[in-house]
Amino acid sequence: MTNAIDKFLAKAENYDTGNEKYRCGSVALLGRPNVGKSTLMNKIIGEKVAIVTPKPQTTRQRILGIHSDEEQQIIFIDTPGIHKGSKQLNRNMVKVAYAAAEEADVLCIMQDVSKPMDRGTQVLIERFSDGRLTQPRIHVLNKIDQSNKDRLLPRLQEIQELDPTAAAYVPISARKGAQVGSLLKEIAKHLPTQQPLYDPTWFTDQSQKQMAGEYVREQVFLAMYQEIPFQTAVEIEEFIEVDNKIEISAVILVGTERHKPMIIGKNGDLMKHIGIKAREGLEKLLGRQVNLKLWVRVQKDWFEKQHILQDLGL
Ligand SMILES: Nc1nc2c(ncn2[C@@H]2O[C@H](COP(=O)(O)OP(=O)(O)O)[C@@H](O)[C@H]2O)c(=O)[nH]1
Ligand SMILES: [Mg+2]
Repeated sequence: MTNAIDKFLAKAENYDTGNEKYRCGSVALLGRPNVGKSTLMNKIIGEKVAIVTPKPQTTRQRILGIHSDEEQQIIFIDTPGIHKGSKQLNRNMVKVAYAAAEEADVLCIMQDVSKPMDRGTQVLIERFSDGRLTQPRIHVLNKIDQSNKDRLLPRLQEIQELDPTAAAYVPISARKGAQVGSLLKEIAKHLPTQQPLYDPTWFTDQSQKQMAGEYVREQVFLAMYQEIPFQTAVEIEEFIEVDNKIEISAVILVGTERHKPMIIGKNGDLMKHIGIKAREGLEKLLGRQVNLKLWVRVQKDWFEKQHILQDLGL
């Protein structure tokens, strides 16, 4: 089994980071939920740094994905999508996105061009181009695999009219990897010349324990219907290495008693499925055998309670 960590170490040995022209900086990935921000980051990094599901609000925290090569280190800041929401969790998520934009060297503002431009996207573009933030803006038009020339050209015009002083407008398909190289080149142009800020041998700022929690949450999101996934969180209670095996014990938090049996499923089938899928992903990531134990706990309305959100790092 090739281990993500070894693969990165092998690649990074060849980097000459003493190069005076070396560029390094950060890029905030901004946009509405579900436009493909996490997919793009994973595609560039080549690992599942951030979990991806067809459901909005999958990404809850700011997640760094670090791309290093011979010429540059690009630090991607993946953010929760920018959306309205009344719950405390949602408000926290939107704050995280704006904070990421403030700290970044470059802003990538992403939209889904397989669907018509919506009001939320317009507002978002206006907000980031109103002069409060002065970093270069790159508009990323994603999902061109589900669009065509006749729709893409007027869309490009529409965005240029909304934000005529942006640095670039780049159509891509994050899923297929189309035009992602051009986007990287465009980003690199705007990064300061400096030595890498992060060890080029690693690709995220998340700990393996945090990633384990996210991999479990991804499977919960994929397995559940409707609003239930948004009312679940995952806490890792144990993450230890024994004889080259990793023992993980994870608790799935639900906000109400009635969601508990829904996650467990008939005869525990759904939990079993979630556990198997999450374990497979983690074994691939960690390159080791994983023993994953899952529990469900009811924590009433956890997503409304700031102290619980804090404990969960949200
Ligand atoms: N067809 C298509 N789907 C995509 C593309 N990029 C992302 N998606 C899908 O869009 C959904 C949301 O992606 P995700 O990366 O989680 O979006 P985020 O909320 O912006 O991080 C997932 O089902 C992805 O597989 C793309 O380039 N083409
Ligand atoms: Mg995401």
